[in-house]
Amino acid sequence: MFFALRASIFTIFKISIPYLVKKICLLCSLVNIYLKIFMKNVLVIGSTGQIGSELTRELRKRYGNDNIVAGFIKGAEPTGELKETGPAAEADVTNPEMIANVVKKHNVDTIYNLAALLSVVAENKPRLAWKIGVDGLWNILEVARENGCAVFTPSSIGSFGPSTPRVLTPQDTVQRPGTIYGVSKVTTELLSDYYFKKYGVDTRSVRFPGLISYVTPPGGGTTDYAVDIYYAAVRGEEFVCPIKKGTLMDMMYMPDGLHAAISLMEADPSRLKHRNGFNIASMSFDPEKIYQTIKRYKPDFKMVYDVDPLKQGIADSWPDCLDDSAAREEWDWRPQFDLDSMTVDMLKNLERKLK
Ligand code: AKB
Repeated sequence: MFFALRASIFTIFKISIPYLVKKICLLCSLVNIYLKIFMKNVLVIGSTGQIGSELTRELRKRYGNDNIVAGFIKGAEPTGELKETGPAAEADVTNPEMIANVVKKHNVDTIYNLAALLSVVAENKPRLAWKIGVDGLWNILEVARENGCAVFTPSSIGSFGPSTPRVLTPQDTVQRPGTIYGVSKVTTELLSDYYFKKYGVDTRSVRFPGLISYVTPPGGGTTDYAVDIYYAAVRGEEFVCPIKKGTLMDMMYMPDGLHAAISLMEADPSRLKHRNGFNIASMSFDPEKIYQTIKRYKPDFKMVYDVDPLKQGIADSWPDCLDDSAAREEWDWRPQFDLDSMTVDMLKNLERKLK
């Protein structure tokens, strides 16, 4: 019956098996060409850092392992899953030839530039902060201009200063930060806008709040206390908080941060009135509020204060909470996590990790 049916199909449509095989092969190679042209080839610079390690994994899930190059510097090479699941290449932002070679070799069309020092470290090494954050970005933008790449470079709530409106900080407002971190973040926003306007380089960025994650710990930020507190709670240790009670800062759970970066890069450019430095927000709290939230799940948890003057000075110069309506309007930004749902997820995952 089957053979009779197959025979009649082949006779009616006058096709033979070799003809069919040839057509299928042609279709496969067209699909292959399509994937090569339209699939993203991404370079993540700083892939082993706090954001990079998780962003690389997320991008690989989305666009395929082979299409995402984990860029690293000597001494911070990828290990484990990051190393095993896809290509990696040394990509030092202070070396433009090296970046250009990686971009050409892997046919890169999008660069996530995550190379930067966090606020507290930057304050201790201002020259290095500028060299990586600003000179490094300049090198990347030049490579992007020559090779037609889109570039994502995170900015931060640190790009605002004491003269910025503190509550519901508008998208477009005063940016006169007093830290080298802030000065370099404002410069990266402006330089990225400049490359877009002058050369048409597709630059985009968000102003990240303090990012909270159980995967890779941050190093040297003002908002790090909001990650460290969870580690102390799960280890059953007393937490010594370096930030004063009542100090409000915007924070965000890492999955929302990753989603923000990827969806901004995928957004329809015709809808974007802004480009670099979108305010994004999901929660704002002070040390007491996060402590009380954790205490609901860990009733014996204790916190004391020993305020660090450098961190406190930086925190006092940053806004309490940002207005993210431009991001909501221009690329449909919506966070998924609030303080409570983040706390449940952080505690669950850290308990598993630290067991
Ligand atoms: C820092 O604290 O330096 C960063 C940031 C908010 O930009 N987490």
